Amino acid sequence: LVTHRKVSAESIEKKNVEDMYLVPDLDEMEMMEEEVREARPPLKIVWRNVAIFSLLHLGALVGLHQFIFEAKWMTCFFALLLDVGSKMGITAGAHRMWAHKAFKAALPVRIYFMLWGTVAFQNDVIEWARDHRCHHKWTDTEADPHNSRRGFWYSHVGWLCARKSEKLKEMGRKIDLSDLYADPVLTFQRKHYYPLVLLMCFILPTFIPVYFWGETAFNAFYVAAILRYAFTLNCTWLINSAAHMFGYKPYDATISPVESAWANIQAVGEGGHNFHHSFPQDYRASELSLMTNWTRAVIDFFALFGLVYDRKTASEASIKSLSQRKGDSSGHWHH
Ligand code: ST9
Ligand code: ZN
Ligand code: ZN
Repeated sequence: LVTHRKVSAESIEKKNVEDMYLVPDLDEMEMMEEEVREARPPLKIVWRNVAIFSLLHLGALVGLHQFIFEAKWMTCFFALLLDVGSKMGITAGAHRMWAHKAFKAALPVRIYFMLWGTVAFQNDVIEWARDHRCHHKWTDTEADPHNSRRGFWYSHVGWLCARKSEKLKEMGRKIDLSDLYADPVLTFQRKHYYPLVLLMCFILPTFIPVYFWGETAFNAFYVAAILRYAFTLNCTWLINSAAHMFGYKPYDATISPVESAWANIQAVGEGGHNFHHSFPQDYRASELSLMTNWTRAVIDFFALFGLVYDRKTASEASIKSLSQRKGDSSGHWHH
């Protein structure tokens, strides 16, 4: 199902980005593939993480039961709100703005995305962006933290349950993070990450339903904290697993990321992953409809008030040219 055709040197020219360290490095990718052609280095499993993620998902089953049968509708609605809001913190903030520098934002908006991103508890933005920059620069190699050649489960959650390889750390040290360390919002988040996570991901989601609409603490915790968190995580992880495996490749058929309409819905606008890997600095991250690109809608909304600016887009001509040269002719996504 997964076709990893060799990436040709020519595809580098398509990258419409100004920060070279965000551009896939095809020579290094080829070199690393040579190294592991015989056998991939074995994984060192971190059982503590396996146990934590297992418990989280067992807790999510309890939460699912309470969501369906016991919790107040306000609590269920609140959990969905937290799901969408925290996804946006990741997609607009950690992903498009910080990892890719696809647009700039004023301080209040950066604080807003940082806090929502903390609700999602997916590591602090600096760590998230470092891994993500590695993912784009050395996609599907040993220096990609969630290398999809290691299979669905590895790229979905397995990579969070194993030690990172020496290769990844060695290559990752080359990634420039100075822009992120220069943002006080991010150094603040990193410094106080665990207390912030405790508050934003677990305590407030439990406290608010109890205090404001008399939900039981049990329901609030299992539905708005545990179930919601596990659900949001899996939606995010699907972009690393499923969206690197099953779908169309209208822009560049030589890479693993795909376009996926359902992923676009569950990942609030990040389903155009073939587009995104082809034009990583385009703030829209996809050409799929604005109806489902909620992240873009939020970014554009802030831009109306001048709170977001310098939104970068790939040119129509380069998009067309790339899909004609490299696309799989599933042109129905492409206008
Ligand atoms: C979570 C993250 O879920 C989810 C991210 C998803 C990403 C998706 C991206 C693709 C989608 C794009 C679109 C967005 C879609 C959004 C959709 C929304 C619906 N380079 O980590 P350590 C070095 S997190 C260079 O301990 P171990 C570095 O020196 C869930 N160096 O390594 C580091 O020290 P420091 C909650 C690197 O011991 C040192 O290594 N979080 C790099 O091998 C030690 O780092 C968890 O569950 C690098 N890339 O452990 C935590 N990386 O940091 C899970 C590391 O001080 N993680 N170094 O600089 C862990 O427990 C551990 O990291 C580990 C590895 C066990 C996985
Ligand atoms: Zn990807
Ligand atoms: Zn990206």
